Amino acid sequence: MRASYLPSSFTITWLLIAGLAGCGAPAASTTEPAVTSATAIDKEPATPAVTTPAADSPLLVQEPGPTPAGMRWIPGGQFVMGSDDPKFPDEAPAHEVLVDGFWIDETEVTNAQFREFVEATGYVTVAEKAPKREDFIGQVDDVNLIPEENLVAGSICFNSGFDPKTLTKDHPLWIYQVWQYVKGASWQHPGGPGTNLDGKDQYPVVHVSWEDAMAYCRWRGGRLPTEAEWEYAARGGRTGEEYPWGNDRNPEETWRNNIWQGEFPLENQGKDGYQGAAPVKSFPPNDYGLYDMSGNLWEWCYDWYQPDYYTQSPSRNPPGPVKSYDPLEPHIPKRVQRGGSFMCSDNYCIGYRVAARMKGDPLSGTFHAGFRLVMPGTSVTRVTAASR
Ligand SMILES: [Ca+2]
Ligand SMILES: [Ca+2]
Repeated sequence: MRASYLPSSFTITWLLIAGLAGCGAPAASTTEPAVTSATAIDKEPATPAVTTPAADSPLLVQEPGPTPAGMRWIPGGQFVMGSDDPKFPDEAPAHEVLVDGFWIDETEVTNAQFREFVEATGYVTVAEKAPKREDFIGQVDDVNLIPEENLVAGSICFNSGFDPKTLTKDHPLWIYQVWQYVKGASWQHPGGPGTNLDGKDQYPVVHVSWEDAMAYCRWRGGRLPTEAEWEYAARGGRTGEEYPWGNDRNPEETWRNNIWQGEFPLENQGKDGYQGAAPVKSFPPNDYGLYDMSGNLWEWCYDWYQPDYYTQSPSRNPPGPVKSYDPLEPHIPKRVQRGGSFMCSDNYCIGYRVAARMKGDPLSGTFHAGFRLVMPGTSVTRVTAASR
């Protein structure tokens, strides 16, 4: 499917219908696609605004206060976002964007950081709560197709027991054949019951939904990066390059990111030293001092996903579209994810390219997606209050 590449995505919806032991790819929707404005949007909690200054106001470049611990100041500037590579139509067109300065976490949020949040607030993640049948109204033709026994707390993991003989990669959603919904999987039990975080304080937190990530960000006084902020930061001041460090994926035979070597999903060679997630700061940072902007975990962004957003996005601080639309699953709202993960390989998603876009159901966490936080430079007072 590379020729007409649109990334698949991550949602628990189809996995719940198909059962807990993996599934076949769902049939493509035959319903006329509609721009999705689903229930999840209506009940979205208030989020910190993405500021859109007057077009003629000066760009925020100078750091307006002390650098918060564990973050980097990204001075405002202009960059070329997206690509014109015909293999990746949702990255087109490459276009100039202005971004005001912001602070961003050096690393993906770690288990230790997320634990601090949970201990301070008592927060319970989406994966730790049993999904309700009504959560899926509008996403599937008949919510009664979801077996009652599947409506239990859990999250999406790799299904290493998939049958390679039955993989049918000619379907755009074939990837659902190698995911599975695991009862009891959560950020504290990333592989399901019996697994824990012993020795994993510096690993990035996983199985966090978009809503969980935003709750954490609000607690720290920030928000998720917009897709523009994320890509601007990931490029590290470089122009038109494929990866945060240049155009050579593994210069001098060294791996600069944690991805998948070998044919996905059959052979995970681990040549970069990791078959799963790596502790943060295991690979070199980019020129802005940011780690794992390519690979390790997918990272949630603030924006709703629409494949053609770049054809109409504003040129300064684009906040993302007001509604979601994923043509592959038009009735499931999707938020953007960026950067690729340890599951990304040359023969599948190539999501570790700096312009690559992915999307996920905001209520679905997975074993290979996390996030990092942004504090807009225009909200210095909040930053001061959150510094500790
Ligand atoms: Ca790896
Ligand atoms: Ca990452």
